[in-house]
Amino acid sequence: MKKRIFTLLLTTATVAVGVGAQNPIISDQFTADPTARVFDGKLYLYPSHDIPSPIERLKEWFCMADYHVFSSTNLTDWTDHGVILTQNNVPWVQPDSYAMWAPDCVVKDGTYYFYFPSAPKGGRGFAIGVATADTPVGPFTPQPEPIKGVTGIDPCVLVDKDGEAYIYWSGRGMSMAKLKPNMVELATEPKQVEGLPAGFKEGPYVFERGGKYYFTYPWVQDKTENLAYAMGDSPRGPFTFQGLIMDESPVGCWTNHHSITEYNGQWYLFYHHNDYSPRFDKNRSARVDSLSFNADGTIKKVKATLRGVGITDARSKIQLDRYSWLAPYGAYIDYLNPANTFEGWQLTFNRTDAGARYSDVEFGTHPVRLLKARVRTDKGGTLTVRKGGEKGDIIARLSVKPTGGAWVEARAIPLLSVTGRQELHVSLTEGQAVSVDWITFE
Ligand code: FUB
Repeated sequence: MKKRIFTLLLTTATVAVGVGAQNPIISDQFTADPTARVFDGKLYLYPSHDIPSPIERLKEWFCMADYHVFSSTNLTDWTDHGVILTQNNVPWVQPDSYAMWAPDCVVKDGTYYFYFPSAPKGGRGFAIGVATADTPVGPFTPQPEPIKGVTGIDPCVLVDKDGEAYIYWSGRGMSMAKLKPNMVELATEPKQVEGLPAGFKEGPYVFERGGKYYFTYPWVQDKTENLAYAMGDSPRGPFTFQGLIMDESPVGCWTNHHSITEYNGQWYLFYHHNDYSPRFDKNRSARVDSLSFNADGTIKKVKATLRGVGITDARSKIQLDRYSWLAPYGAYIDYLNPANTFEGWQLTFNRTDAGARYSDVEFGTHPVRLLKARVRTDKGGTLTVRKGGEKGDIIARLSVKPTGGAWVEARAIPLLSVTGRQELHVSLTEGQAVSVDWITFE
């Protein structure tokens, strides 16, 4: 009975998070290793949950005590369904190990199987366990023991079109095995995935598209992890190396870890970066960008963006610092409050004609009548907001008097009747430096 009450407490909180359609997609906590899965028309995100370590031993390392699950139907608004599993409610996990690393979740015959690595009690290294549920958000009941025969991290499970399931994981190379129909035991001996170029690899993610099987993974080809892939005709391989999905990040985060999912006819790459933790890359945040294929099935390289993929409502706070394009001079972003990065960013224009573009803003069918912006400026300046690029029609001119360094809400009446989906272009057209927290329309 006690255990039952505990499980319910773990699963009742659902909170709206990450409203805004930009990267990172979850804006109130760290979320790494994002596995995205589509169940019954809804997209679910199963990340690891990085935290600043409460114990000395892990101050400079990964530290994860539990898992949350998030969902979205539009990739703009995300709901946090709360904690679905903790290191304290899995019988085989060492409770103070803080090693609930990258998970996966799949459905088979109406049961949801959540696969997760962790540190076993009294053991060494990592084992991989399974927790089951009747819904994608739990409550999840952990199996009493981890999967026998599997030592490692980063599980990924593929349920193939014929109902057979395969598990892939990393640790001493990349391994795979077939799962028994019960999904919690191996049906075959683990075997190494061969034919991939040398260099450190982890985080395998395998999916099928058009009869081709994609074995994708983070790979240290040079200094930090890029995302690479190989293709084959069977979930058992062999896989032939094809190239990169995403280059290593030029700054910041040593790891990358991803999943690739089709949702409503579009493919997406979910991955992570240390957006909210610039000085410590073990506190990461999930991102998403669109992914597409060439005619021969190979993957077009994805460029990491801040803009992300969702549609932004013109009547919400439009965070220009998550731009789709930024002038290479005279404009830069910065944290609003470096002491609490979760407060987000500001965009500063400090040279006349420096601009930024922000795509996919939905104005709807009723024209807006007011532009508002949270801004600050020492000496004053004018921002010009256009639709459709730097030569596009002017929506509004926002003149801001010196604010003495304080944030103020400035207003302007639109000169145009704007409806529908628009790309905005905002630039400093007169005056001195102006910083923008957000703009919105009413
Ligand atoms: O999140 C901990 C580890 O970092 C994962 O298991 C790896 O894939 C890397 O992202």
